[in-house]
Amino acid sequence: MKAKILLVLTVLLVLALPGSAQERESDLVPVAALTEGEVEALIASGSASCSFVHNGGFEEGAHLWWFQSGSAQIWQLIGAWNGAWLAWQCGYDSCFDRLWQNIDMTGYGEAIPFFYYKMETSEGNRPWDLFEGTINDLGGGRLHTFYVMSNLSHTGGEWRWFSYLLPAELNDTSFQLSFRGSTDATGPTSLFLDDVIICAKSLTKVHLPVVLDAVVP
Ligand SMILES: [Ca+2]
Repeated sequence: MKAKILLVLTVLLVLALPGSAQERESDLVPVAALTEGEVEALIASGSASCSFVHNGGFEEGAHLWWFQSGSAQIWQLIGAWNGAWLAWQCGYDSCFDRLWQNIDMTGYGEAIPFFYYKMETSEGNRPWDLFEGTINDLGGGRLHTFYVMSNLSHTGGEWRWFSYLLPAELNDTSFQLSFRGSTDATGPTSLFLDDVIICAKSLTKVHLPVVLDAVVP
C-alpha cells in the first residue's frame, strides 16, 4: 500500500514539475496551417504569391540571399529534399547556428511560411537541443516565434512538411525570417531544411506566383 501511495505521489510530482520533458514535449509539436495539397491548390489558383523567399531551396549555393552565423549551414549534400543543396543547422556539440533572410512583404497580407525539415539526433530523452523559427524586425529583434522544436521532435530520418499562418500584425511589413539552432555539450542534433517558401494569400499588388517543384515532389 505504501509503495502504491509513493508511486502515485512520485507521478504527481513529476507531472507538476515545471519544464518537465512531458510538458516541454507538448509545446514542441509544429502546427500545420495548410497541407501540401492545399498549398499546391493555392499556387495553382493564382490567388497567392509565393516568391518572397529567394534561394529558398538553397540551389543557388551558400552565398546568395541568406545570412549565416555560427557554422556554415548551406551545403551540397546527398539526401536533400529537393535538388542537391539544403541547410544543415548544428550536428555538433555546443552549436549556436543562425540562418536568416530579409523578406519584403509590404503590400501583402496573410503570410504563410512553408518548408521541409528533417531532424536527426544522438541526444537522449530530454529536450536539451533546441531549434526555433522566428520572425524578427530588420535589426534582428524577435517579433514572433513560429516554431520551437527540440531533439524530442526528431523525425527518424524522414522529411516532414511544416506550414504556419503568421499573425495579422505582420501583414504588409518587412521582416527577417530566421532559423536558429543550439545544442548542449553532448549528443548533438541536426536540423535539415529545404524548400523554404512564404506565400501570401491576400494580394493588394499584382505579383506572379512562382511555380515551385517543392510542393510537387
Ligand atoms: Ca534543395
